[in-house]
Amino acid sequence: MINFSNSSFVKSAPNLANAPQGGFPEVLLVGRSNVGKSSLINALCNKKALAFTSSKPGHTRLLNYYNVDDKLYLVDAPGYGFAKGGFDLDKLFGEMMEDYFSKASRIKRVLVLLDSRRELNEDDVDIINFLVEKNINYTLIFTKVDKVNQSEKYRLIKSLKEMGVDEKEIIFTSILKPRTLEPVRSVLNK
Ligand SMILES: Nc1nc2c(ncn2[C@@H]2O[C@H](COP(=O)(O)OP(=O)(O)OP(=O)(O)O)[C@@H](O)[C@H]2O)c(=O)[nH]1
Ligand SMILES: [Mg+2]
Repeated sequence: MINFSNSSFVKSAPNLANAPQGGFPEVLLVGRSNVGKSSLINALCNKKALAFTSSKPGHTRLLNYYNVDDKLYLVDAPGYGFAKGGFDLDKLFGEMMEDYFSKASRIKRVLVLLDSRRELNEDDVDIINFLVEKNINYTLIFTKVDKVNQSEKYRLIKSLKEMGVDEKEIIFTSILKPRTLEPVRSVLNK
């Protein structure tokens, strides 16, 4: 079992090629800017400011590697839909695909974060289709579920099922509701 509290920042890297050497399996977090990627890492690891969060979008500019209990790296990716940082999302996904299908792939799973309050945008849809088509292990994590009701959750599940997403791969989370983080921890433990 992973001890999530035993976590630390390792490094920021401009691309996957500059990942920490000799490392652990990687789980990459992607999602639009401000969706709550950095907040989720903090919440999972029981830390207030392991990953830097901000109410202003576009905060995370590089791939940030967090060592979780010497068992895996959580990788906080820059938010998409916010080009100001100049981060090339297509390049990241190109690299990711190369790495994923290489023999010694370090990327074991991609967590796609989606805001429970918003409709999926084109980037969200592109990324989900990409992962489904390429058969890459993924989990869809709706964030900020404290802001929506049950019928909105059903509507979101329905629209994803129509895209070929397996309902088992969908988790609703809120950093304000610690219980909702347990299913994410289980995925990471596996
Ligand atoms: N109510 C609520 N707010 C949340 C939740 N998760 C994150 N937030 C808020 O959403 C804002 C953005 O969170 P970040 O974690 O910085 O988002 P990010 O995806 O890392 O953003 P970028 O680094 O810009 O890509 C912050 O103000 C958080 O406090 C949640 O579960 N519920
Ligand atoms: Mg961030």
